[in-house]
Amino acid sequence: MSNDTLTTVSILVLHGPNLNLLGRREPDVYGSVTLDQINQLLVDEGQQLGVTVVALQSNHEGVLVDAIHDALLKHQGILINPAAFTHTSVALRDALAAVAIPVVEVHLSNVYQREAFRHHSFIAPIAIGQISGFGEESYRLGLHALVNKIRK
Ligand code: CA2
Repeated sequence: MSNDTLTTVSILVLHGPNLNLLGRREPDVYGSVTLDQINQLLVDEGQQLGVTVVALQSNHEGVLVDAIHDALLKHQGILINPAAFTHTSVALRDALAAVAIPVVEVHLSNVYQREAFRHHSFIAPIAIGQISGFGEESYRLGLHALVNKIRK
């Protein structure tokens, strides 16, 4: 293993339920960009920043909880769009709090311009911060904020 491998920051990007449909359904709400395109954007941006980006999408809460547990000792930051689990999941919040890896929460849409049930996040209180409403740019901004925080 080279010294580079030992020191490169690695970021885990987690996408929650239904985000696999991006670009194929409801483009008026979520835009026309696909999840693959967002992941490629983040890998490219990661290269510019000198970090590794590993992405996972799941429609299953337990799969995301397992991925958060597995992040220990592998990833130094988690960028997460928990999607609907934002508003429901104590399990995701507890997992993120337990591993104590820096987290940034992102949303494509401005959740505060939408239904009241989207205004509450179980994740936000244990995250460094939340970025909402900038489409795929939310992810790019979130990656920058997370990497800057880790490097401080
Ligand atoms: O704006 C966001 O990024 C959300 O996390 C998206 C979630 C929603 O439940 C949150 O309140 C805000 C929904 C993701 C569903 O993604 C779809 C993509 C294309 C078509 C249908 C759903």
